[in-house]
Amino acid sequence: MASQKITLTVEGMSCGHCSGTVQRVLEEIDGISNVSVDLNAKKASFNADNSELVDKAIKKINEAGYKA
Ligand SMILES: [Cu+2]
Repeated sequence: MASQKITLTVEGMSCGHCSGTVQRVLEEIDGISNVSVDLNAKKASFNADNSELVDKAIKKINEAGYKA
């Protein structure tokens, strides 16, 4: 299956530290690549190898204290 380009809206990021945390949490997930987090737009974009990884990404972001 080809990887899909995903963009999530992430609420609760207020500074570069927050967006850095979201970036790191996403980069730690196997099968997710090309992570970019836009603090001002409240968006996190990445490539996911399958749709289950999107659920995992949302869970990890929420566990980190932000709302995807
Ligand atoms: Cu912050």
